[in-house]
Amino acid sequence: MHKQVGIVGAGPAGLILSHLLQREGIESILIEKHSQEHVQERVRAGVLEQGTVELLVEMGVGERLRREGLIHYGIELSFLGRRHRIDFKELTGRGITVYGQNEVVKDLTKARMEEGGEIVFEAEDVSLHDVQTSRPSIHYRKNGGAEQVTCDFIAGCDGFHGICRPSIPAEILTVHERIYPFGWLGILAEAPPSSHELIYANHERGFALLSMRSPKVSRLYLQCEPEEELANWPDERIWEELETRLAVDNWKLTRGPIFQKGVTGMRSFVAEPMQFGRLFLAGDAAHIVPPTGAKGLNLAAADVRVLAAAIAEFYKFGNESLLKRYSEIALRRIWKAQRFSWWMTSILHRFPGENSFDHRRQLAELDYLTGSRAASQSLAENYVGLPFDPF
Ligand code: RFL
Ligand code: PHB
Repeated sequence: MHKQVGIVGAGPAGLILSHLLQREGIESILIEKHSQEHVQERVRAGVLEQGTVELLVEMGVGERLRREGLIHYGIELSFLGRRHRIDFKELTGRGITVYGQNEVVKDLTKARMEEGGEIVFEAEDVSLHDVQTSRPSIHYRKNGGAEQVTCDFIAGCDGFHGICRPSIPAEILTVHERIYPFGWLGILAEAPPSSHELIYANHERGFALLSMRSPKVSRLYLQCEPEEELANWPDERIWEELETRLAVDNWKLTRGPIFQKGVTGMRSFVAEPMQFGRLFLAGDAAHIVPPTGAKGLNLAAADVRVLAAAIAEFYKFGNESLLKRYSEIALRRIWKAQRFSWWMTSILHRFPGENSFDHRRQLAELDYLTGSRAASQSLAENYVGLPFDPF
């Protein structure tokens, strides 16, 4: 089989790319290792930048997002027992939308299938071949049989643990990485959110975050050990710790049955360049941010926005100049999101081994941030999403 573009991974990056290509009349195939149910039930991101929402709406997959997404015009920062609101609307004129990544993936998959797009789920032993030639190919096994797709281009959208990045010779890639000495324990609970907006808390016992998925479902996180055992965290202990870290006067955390628990490690990672021959990496396959800045899914969308335009330019005009600049253009945004995500992480978490100077400096930074319009505005413009660079 031959397809113009072979996309490895049917997560947000791969699915958005296939839609954007379809709109340009370019045919693609998505090769996904997991089942449709697995991909759609994975609990991950919750915050969409306005630019990501606009992209999804323009693509025609924003109908349920518009109806069910919760639009927020600010967040709260909590420290020393007090909360301080950062007013995005007033500072930037923009907001963010809270809508689960799994819902985005469901909407994209459904729309892709309705349009007759091809998605191969449960593909085994996926491998790439001849990526340095003009006829690269993807090999995989499905129901025990060997399959092969030749393509003009391959998009590596297979996440951090995928096979596309490791298909690039190590000497071609420069890797930049920081692993944080803590993780996040995240829960989903059947409990109405106890705050209208997200609360990011710096507490002496560690970071906590209150988020949500709907008017009936809360999403909450606690800073924990990077390899924390969930067995150490019965529901009662989680609620008590959240209550302590998020506490302010006269406020009560609404509890409810916890129906999902997980621990996530925290890492900053960039592999560059994001291209090798006819293979282009996008999303978590090329970079990871710690979730404190809520940027991962948004960056994945921003990458494929550039990649789709570059591939379209190739087919329309036979011109490879945008494809050649893809990595450079994408990395400008990625590095700014890396900086922001690292900085949000650094001001909100307790670091093992930090001394009293480090802690007082961190609190001074939060005091400055919430007291200075210039500093608040810098946070706000990064959180709602920097404008897309022209290309
Ligand atoms: P994904 O979502 O990992 O999708 C990759 C897909 O590739 C498949 N795959 C393969 N397919 C074929 N062959 C192989 N060999 C394959 N190996 C893997 C996988 O099964 C999967 O379907 O990457 P993508 O598309 O780049 O999307 C990136 C986002 O998922 C990620 O950045 C976000 O979830 C990060 N993130 C957040 N991002 C935000 O923008 N806002 C947030 O609020 C936010 N919160 C979060 C987050 C991530 C979290 N975790 C669990 C890491 C909160 C958390 C807790
Ligand atoms: C979430 O709702 O899952 C979420 C929100 C904000 C973050 C990270 C995750 O910074």
